[in-house]
Amino acid sequence: MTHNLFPNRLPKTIADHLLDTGQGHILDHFSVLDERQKDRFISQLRKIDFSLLAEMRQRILGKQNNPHAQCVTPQAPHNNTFDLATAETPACLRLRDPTNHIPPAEAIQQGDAVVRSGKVGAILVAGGQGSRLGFNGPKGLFKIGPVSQASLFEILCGKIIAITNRYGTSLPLAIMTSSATDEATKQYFQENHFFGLPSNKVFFFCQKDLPALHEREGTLLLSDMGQLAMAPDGHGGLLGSLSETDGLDWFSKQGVEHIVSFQVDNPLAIPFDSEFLGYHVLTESCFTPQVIQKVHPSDRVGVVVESQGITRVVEYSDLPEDIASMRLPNGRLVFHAGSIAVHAFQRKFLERMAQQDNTLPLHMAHKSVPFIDSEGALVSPKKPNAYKFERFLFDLMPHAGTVTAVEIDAKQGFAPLKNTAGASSDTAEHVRFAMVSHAREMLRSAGVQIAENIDVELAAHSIIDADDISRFIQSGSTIVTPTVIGSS
Ligand code: UD2
Repeated sequence: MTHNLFPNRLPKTIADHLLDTGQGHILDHFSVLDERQKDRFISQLRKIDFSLLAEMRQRILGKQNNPHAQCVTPQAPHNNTFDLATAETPACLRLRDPTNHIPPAEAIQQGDAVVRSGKVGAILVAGGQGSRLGFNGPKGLFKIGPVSQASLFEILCGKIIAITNRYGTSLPLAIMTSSATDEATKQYFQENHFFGLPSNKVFFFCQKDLPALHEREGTLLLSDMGQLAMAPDGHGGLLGSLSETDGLDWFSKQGVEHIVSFQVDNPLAIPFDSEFLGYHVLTESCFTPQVIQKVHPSDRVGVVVESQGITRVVEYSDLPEDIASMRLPNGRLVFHAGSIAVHAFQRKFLERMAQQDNTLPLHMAHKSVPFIDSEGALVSPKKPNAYKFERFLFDLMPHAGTVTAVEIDAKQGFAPLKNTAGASSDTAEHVRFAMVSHAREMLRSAGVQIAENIDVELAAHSIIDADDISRFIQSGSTIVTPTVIGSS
């Protein structure tokens, strides 16, 4: 198809850029768009970062010459010095472990103090599209409470309410959305009165999108005649978007010195555990990841590894199977520190990183991306036909002066909701089972009996740990019907 080189109102500079860089095909259908569609398309085209686009395209072309090329930008700091052959799992502190070089009681005292003084803030990472879950809408709206049917957002906000009530403090929360989840998420919070959080302590910011590119040509794709096929830029987009929206200043103005990030899909998360925060502060760690014992080589968690003095996360999809399966003489996996994406950061570390350009490398994912062909027909490929590009938050780790990994018990803090019903792991059924098991365990340790096969749940907004349980149910009681302990 021939192009009208200066279609109606399309700025010449953009048209020139597209034509010069071999992307002119996306204007194939421009002339048939109505005025509103043209406006929307032009505004999308204006946002293209052409130098980043060139880098992304180069990566695709480079990959064809070397199909085994690393999935991350080669010039990313420290990548060249990283070698899995010499890597090992760094020493981790473990929650409740008296052999830690810092006694747990000291860490708890420090963690309590830092929360009480209002120096802790949080970022809830909620921009993913949750495509594996097959849920129509932001994942945070998914009703996961085994008895209460509370949504992920309600449960996770409840954890902040419980902390602020216990410590008589505030804990500002920034929520990262994406173009796919932004509107519905904000509306949901409005409709539900922010689940009891003060609205001025909640800050929404939206991550950006990056274009998906054709798997061989590295060219842009249209998802509609007047729209580029785009995808969220990964949770690593958090850093740029938070700083561009003055979110880091927002935290700073409220006296926040430490920021914990956690993912929307883990209702068991314990991001504000005092002992965890205490280790973060006492070791002066810039980046403190929570890790769990990775048990099976196929567990879908990145692993924290250390090589030549640099600590980083290697994502599960980047860890070759033979290396993931290596075991120590005691039977543990060599790479057993599974990152569950609960991280504590020094705010100043994030500020430093935000000031540097292109800190985080781009990862490529080969995906099926529906597109409009040159005839204007929608094609829905059955096989991957394009690359999406993402940045990962944990790639900040190699830049951190001090990293302190803190191991938690997966049963107490990790039950991710990822997959649609019927999958072998991480479905709503698995998550509810984990939540009920955890609640039963906590209640039993508080001296409460529970009849067999009865679902119990701990209300996130009122119960942080076993200490809270006695306020709602007496030791020696027996629960015989499905119950939410701590609900008002
Ligand atoms: C993530 C981690 C993995 C492990 C696991 C624990 C990555 C790359 N891998 O794997 O190492 O910690 O979680 O559950 O993170 N999200 C956004 N914007 C995006 C993409 C994702 O906000 O552009 C959010 C998404 O809403 C979710 C989280 O990031 O809360 C993780 O995304 P995922 O479910 O795609 O990551 P997964 O399970 O492959």
